[in-house]
Amino acid sequence: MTWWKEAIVYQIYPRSFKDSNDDGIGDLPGIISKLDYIKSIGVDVVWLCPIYQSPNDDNGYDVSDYREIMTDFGEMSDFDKLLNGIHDRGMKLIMDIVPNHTSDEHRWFKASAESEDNPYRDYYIWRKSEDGNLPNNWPSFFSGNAWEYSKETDAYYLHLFSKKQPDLNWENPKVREEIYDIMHFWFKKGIDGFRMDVVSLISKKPGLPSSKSNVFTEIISDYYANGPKVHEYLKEMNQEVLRHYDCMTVGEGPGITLDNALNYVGKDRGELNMIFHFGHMYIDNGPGGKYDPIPYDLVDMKKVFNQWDEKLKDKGWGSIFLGNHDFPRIVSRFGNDGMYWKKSAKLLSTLLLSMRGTPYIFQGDEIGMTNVAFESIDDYQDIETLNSWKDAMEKGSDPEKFMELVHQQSRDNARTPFQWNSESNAGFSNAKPWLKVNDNFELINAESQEEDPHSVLNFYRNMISVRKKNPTLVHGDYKCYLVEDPELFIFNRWDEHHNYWVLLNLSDKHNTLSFNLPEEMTLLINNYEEVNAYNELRPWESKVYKVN
Ligand code: TEU
Ligand code: CA
Repeated sequence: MTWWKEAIVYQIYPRSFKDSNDDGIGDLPGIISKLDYIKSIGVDVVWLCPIYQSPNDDNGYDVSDYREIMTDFGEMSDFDKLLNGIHDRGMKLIMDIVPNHTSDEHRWFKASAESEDNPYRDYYIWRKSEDGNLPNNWPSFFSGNAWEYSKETDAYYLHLFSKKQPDLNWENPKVREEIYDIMHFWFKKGIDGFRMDVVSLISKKPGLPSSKSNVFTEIISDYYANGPKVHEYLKEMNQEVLRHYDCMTVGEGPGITLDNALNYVGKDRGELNMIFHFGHMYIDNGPGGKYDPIPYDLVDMKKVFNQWDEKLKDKGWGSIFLGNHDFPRIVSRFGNDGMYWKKSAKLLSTLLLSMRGTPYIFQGDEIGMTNVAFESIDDYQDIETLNSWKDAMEKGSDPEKFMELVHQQSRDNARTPFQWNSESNAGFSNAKPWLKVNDNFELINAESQEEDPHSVLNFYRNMISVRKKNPTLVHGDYKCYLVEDPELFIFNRWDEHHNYWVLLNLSDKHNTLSFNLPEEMTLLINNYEEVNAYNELRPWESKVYKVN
């Protein structure tokens, strides 16, 4: 079944969504208390970021027990209630599985580190040092190198992320069986699918040779991702697990490009339904990565969307997202979160919900939450941010300048507590939240937007209903016009029965469309209240027309 094509997904970062017991940490009962709100947005599927037992070095992406609920988040009975609550409301739940690595506190890793001859040794990737050198020159995603020394056996283990996230050895069939068993465990509880964390990295370059490049994105694609066995493993996972359930799967895919995407999501491949690629997410990264940013260019962005649509049409299916828990807030990154905050948040909602592919809305984007700028590095919690800071300071970077980069790029931008109302801590918790609330919560919060028919929140609801009532916006063909225009994003969606035009002005300027559209068109949704001529586009204006 392909219900996941029509679905709209809402991503929850549980730590930051809603705290129910006043310890300052979001939790499962908190999510349960907001299910009516989630349903009211009009979404179909909830994607929960990891909720398994974890020491939280990377907020749950370091799992120490895949069959237990994180103590901070509640108990298994809370999970069962949550799942029922989601199903009772006609929605579905997908979980976030972390198959590439575990926590170093997982019992497999503890055993693995103990001795060379224990049965868990080969669950992870161990190498001896030669001449006191590291096994190779691979860098970690979170600064520093990707090897950690372990004195028990005088050897190094590989960790592409933090040193508390050792990489599993997928070459070992026992490891694969363990992961498949865990997936069965959750499917038997009744969940509806998985988002698979960095699943493109489960097969590394054979022999783990040192990299010849210094550019991190090149290292990912040449050494870490798309290894020779990744498709064998995914096909096996499909045979052993996925094909037994009516489920949805989306693989997170660093290193997945236009050239290899169909190997993962091609209709006849028997692997995954969808992947997340990062074509548009790394668009403002310079050669030194995210802390070496270059100005983002709408023309490049449109080309990414166009090429991916072209690649996947008829052969696969895309996922449409503009942000998540790892990236800055979409209205701060692709919109104008100052003078045109409301207009640009609505425009981005229109973009997200009128493309071909399954749209993913990240919590808080539906109320236009923005980036945050904490004064002190001590207010940041994210391991990626903190390690990058440490690294930059050791290399002698100017703290003030680097702080500006942190403000722009930190993953914590997306992780500040959800802004529910204008009361203390934005209604997220009665205790001091684990991460500071954004100061703008009195201005931007769900409660005030609930009552306002012109709010960002109500615009998302309207735009979702436009998509639902006009399935051509889901399945229809797509063509972008004025590809080289640096401010306008104009596209046509059609099938044999219906025809739509989506007109977006991603700039602070007035623009006039330079070509004619059909005379008889009905305006379905507009982020300005006063109607104008179709070819006039005010700053950050977005309009969807249906040809009569
Ligand atoms: O992210 C993988 C990934 O590619 C990110 O590290 C991304 O490049 C980075 O965050 C950009 O700054 C996944 C999860 O989404 C992330 O939260 C985890 O930290 C990571 O895997 C490790 O599990
Ligand atoms: Ca709590």
